[in-house]
Amino acid sequence: MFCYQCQETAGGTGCTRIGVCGKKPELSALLDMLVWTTKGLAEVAVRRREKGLPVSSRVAEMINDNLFITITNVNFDEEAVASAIRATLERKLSLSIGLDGLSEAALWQGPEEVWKDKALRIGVMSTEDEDRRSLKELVTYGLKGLSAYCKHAWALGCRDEGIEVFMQRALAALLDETMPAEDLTALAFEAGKYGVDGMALLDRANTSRYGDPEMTQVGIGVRSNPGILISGHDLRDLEILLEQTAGTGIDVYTHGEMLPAHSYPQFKKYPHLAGNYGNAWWKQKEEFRSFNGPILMTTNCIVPPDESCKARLFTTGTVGYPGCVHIGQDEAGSKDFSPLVELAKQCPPPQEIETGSVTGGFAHAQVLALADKVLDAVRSGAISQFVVMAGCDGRFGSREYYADFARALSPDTVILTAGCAKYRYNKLPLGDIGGIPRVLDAGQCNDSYSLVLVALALKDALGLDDINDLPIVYNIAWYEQKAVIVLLSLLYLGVRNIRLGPTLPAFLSPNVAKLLVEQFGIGGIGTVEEDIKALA
Ligand code: FSO
Ligand code: SF4
Repeated sequence: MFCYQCQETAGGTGCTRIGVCGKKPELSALLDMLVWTTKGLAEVAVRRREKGLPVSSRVAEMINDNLFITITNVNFDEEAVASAIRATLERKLSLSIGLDGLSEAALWQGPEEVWKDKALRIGVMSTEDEDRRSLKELVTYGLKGLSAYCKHAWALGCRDEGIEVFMQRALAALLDETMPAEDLTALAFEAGKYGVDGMALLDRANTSRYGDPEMTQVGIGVRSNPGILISGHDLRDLEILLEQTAGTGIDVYTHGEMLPAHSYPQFKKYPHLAGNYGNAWWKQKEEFRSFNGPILMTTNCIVPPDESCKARLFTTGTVGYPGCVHIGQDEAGSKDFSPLVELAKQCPPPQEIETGSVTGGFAHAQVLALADKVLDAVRSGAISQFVVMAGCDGRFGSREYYADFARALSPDTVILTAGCAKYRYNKLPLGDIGGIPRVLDAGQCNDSYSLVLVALALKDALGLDDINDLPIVYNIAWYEQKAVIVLLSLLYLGVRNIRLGPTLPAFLSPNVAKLLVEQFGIGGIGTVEEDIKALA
């Protein structure tokens, strides 16, 4: 196996024996096959469109789901991945009738026994030139991240055909081994444009159904009822779960990236949405143990569970784990979470691990509602600087840097955050500036879009020409592929001088890294003291 798509890749270079995430070589081979056959299906879709033949939305959904399945910590179930490969092979076979000149990936139809062998020849390392390989993977990972945002928006009935067509065109282009590095670079930045569109689409989907997030204190303690814990990013799953648990005596708690749900007005109407339990994804093993009740994983990040927790762990959507019950979706898009409800009734209530609250809800509408206050504070010098610390959290001890960095920032600075990176500092007593909290949490990683809208509004209000002239600096933490599309989106929007840590991606070849440094000012992190000084 070879995989270097996430920040925790072995030795900072690539997982070759087993994934640090727990991915085994057999699963890795299947995931490689799924990416390759999906590129083949994308090529078939592109060629059909060129010929004026129809491409159904079901094809776009299959391509999108397949990419999502291959994101870090989404699906560990070999049978689920094999079934996605089978369906993709069938689909491209039926759709390719009458098309000629297709590539091997579009035409290939081998039996299951040869998949793992084939995977050895079509994986990441099959592109020999390291710069082209690096750029190809940069685009592939960006598209994976984008697929996640599309999936959540689609679940709420919001679609953007432009994104789907681009995704297919880009995937098909990645099969072209003669594509020069310059064109691959251009494709990466074009992916950034569609990343912005994807985040905007999801923002519209979430806010049109659940209202604009507003400043909200979210309890982090527990109540005395049994509970169901819901993790991941899919707000529609949360809504269905809340509807199905209403009046049952079961409380629902959010975990990880589901925390921002509490700030949407529509979710406040559920009295049994009891609070947020725990922290970022990587602490889930111990936190799921003490939660005592059933847990629903709607997206990444899933960590291979203890045997004792497996019977309480349920997956849905693109997520899968062998031995855990998967809740599917019916034709109408609904799901039956009654197995979780029945199990919860037999479970003791969660054990309290924290008390107090955290504050969230600072997506664009809430920050812009406070615009006068914020601008006054900037003009008077009460706020000297905003520091964007969005992104992901992770297991490595080196990420304590972000807590130390938050603590060491001058008290006249405000942290703008989104994503699970916030768990490193959202419980620190950082105080406020004239009533404006020093940590403004916009929401999930996709809500980084809100941070951009806030930056653009500040630029206009302060009469500046360039977003980079604002008193905003970027010190972003990454882990998996959604962070890649967020990064490409920020670059597309013209944001420069982003610090990216705790380490730069292993998939950036020295030349591609050099390009990012020279053209966009991207840099790694140093010590807290050095970086505070450099960013001041
Ligand atoms: Fe975190 Fe996981 Fe949201 Fe990611 S929970 S790491 S970037 O899936 O998506 O921030
Ligand atoms: Fe390794 Fe990350 Fe790939 Fe898992 S997703 S195999 S940890 S590089």
